[in-house]
Amino acid sequence: MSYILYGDNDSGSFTAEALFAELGVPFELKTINLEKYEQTEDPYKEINPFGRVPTLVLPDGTIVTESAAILLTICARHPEGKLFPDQATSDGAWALRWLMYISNNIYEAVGRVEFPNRYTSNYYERASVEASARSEIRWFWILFERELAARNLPGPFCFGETFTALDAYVANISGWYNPIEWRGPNAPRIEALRQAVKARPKLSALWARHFESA
Ligand SMILES: N[C@@H](CCC(=O)N[C@@H](CS)C(=O)NCC(=O)O)C(=O)O
Repeated sequence: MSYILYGDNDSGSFTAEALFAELGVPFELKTINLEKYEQTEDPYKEINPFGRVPTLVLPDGTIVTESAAILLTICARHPEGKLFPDQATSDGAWALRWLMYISNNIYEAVGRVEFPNRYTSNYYERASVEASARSEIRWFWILFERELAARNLPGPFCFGETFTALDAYVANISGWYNPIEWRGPNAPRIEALRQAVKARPKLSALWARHFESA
């Protein structure tokens, strides 16, 4: 049995798919159609009771949810790919910090944009819940952009010319609710990172399927 990944296009499953593509590790992709709310249906909720994608099932049947945990699991199980810096090093601590920052804050806020009804029982407050989440997402990215600028590495990736799983994660999530018109002037390093991830030979077709197909 190989890995099974539950996901959908234009979702957080891009990162895991990208890591498997970079590593050349086979996996079975099972689509959970978010537009049809398949994530809320019983067969899938037996696997992930939280009702979100992505979910990774390891070859021994162990279930891993939460995109940051999935990313770290794949990297740890395939150390030959060197896709995440050794967590005992300063680079590893930095990567872990910003991985969790994006997961805990930005991905969380994306959920508030998409499902404001989960955060208020008052119909008339939904628009303000969504608006504040959108503005938080941008502010959170600006803080990350500032961090990249302060490190002043040559780029295009977080660790200069070395691609890591964190780059796939940043590229995955930074496109949501931040059109290029905003990213270009406000987050140029993040935008350059996105373009470099998109241009990677093993990722360009995957990128097109996730983010450029209707
Ligand atoms: N904390 C989760 C969040 C996952 C998440 O919100 N995924 C979205 C797709 S990108 C989803 O499943 N949305 C459907 C829903 O919330 O019902 C993670 O990091 O994996």
